[in-house]
Amino acid sequence: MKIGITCYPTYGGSGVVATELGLELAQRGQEIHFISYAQPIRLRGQEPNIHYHEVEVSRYPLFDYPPYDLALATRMAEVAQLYDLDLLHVHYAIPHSVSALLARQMLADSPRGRRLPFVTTLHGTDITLVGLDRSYLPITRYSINQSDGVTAVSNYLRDRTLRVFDVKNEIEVIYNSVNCDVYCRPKNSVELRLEYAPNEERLLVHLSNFRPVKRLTDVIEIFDRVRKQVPSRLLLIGDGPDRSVAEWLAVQKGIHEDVLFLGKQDQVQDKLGIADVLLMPSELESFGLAALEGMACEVVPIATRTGGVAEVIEHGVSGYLADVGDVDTMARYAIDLLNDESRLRTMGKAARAAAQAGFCSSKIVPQYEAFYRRVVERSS
Ligand code: GMT
Repeated sequence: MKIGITCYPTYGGSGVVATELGLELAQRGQEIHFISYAQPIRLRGQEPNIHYHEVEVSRYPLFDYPPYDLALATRMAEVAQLYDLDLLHVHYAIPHSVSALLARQMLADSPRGRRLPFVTTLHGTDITLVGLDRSYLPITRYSINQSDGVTAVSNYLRDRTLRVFDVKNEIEVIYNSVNCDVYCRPKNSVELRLEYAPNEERLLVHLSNFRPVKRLTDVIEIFDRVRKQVPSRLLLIGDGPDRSVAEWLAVQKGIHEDVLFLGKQDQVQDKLGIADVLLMPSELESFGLAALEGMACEVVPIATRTGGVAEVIEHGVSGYLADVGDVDTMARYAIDLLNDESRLRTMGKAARAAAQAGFCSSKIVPQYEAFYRRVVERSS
């Protein structure tokens, strides 16, 4: 199949999911065309079966707000025509599904008019935050209803979309996935840990875009409590708006030397795979990709019971769940676990087994392929 994929290329879990999916599909022989304003960060640009088409947005003095969504629609239609795409798959509803809808209409109206179906995958904030903004809600609902196929990354997100948006279209749940061959504990993790834990401290890790929804200051609060009981250090992977407030809090608490800001990383598995525990105290996660990536690396997630997280983490088996804001309980879980090597290893193995059983890309990617085939058949 020839598939056009559009996502936010540089920021957030939806872009990571879209890029990894494209890479996996290409490896399985599909021809993948990424269409976006920048090359997705996890692409190197030399992968077989992968093409990248940049969207140029013209800037005129008249345009206070350059119309990216129109430029994207035009590029989608061009690429679909030139490369004879079978379908478009857009990740994150706003504005991508609206652009895909326009591209479909443009192609139907072209001299050799044909139908170009499109699939929309809902990721989370496109529904839970942005889509609820009154100025976006009607067009988001419309583009979801007009999609030839809609998927959501968890049952929670599907149910919430159906309820809040009153969507008529069916929504199929296809969970996010992780490549279990790439995301695993490195064989030499003991030596690799020495760079960050020279005195054999325990390692906690947090991975996100540091937006308020991630509650980065809760990560610092939890770590502060843990560090008082267990010699440990905290690795913070990512960057974003709440970084300075977290830095300030770590300084206030006198723990900043043990809080290591590693910035954005291309190969997160290298850092995840050396940690003991992953903290994800988010206000809301429709899925929680970071927790899954940690689980595949045998890192035990301690997270909040919110959104779709309980579909990924089984409390007490593959990780721990607590209420949003309950930093004391999350710290207690971490302290007990870090003091018990045998339980830590058992739960780490259980976390990886859960990732392998339910979320390996070798299981999930064929679900997308089957979904694409159904959409194309229905549309022809
Ligand atoms: O919250 C983010 O990190 C970004 C956001 C996105 O769409 O880029 O993430 C959402 O999609 C991820 C991939 O499907 C999910 O794992 C996250 O749970 C979801 N974030 C929220 O729901 C807040």
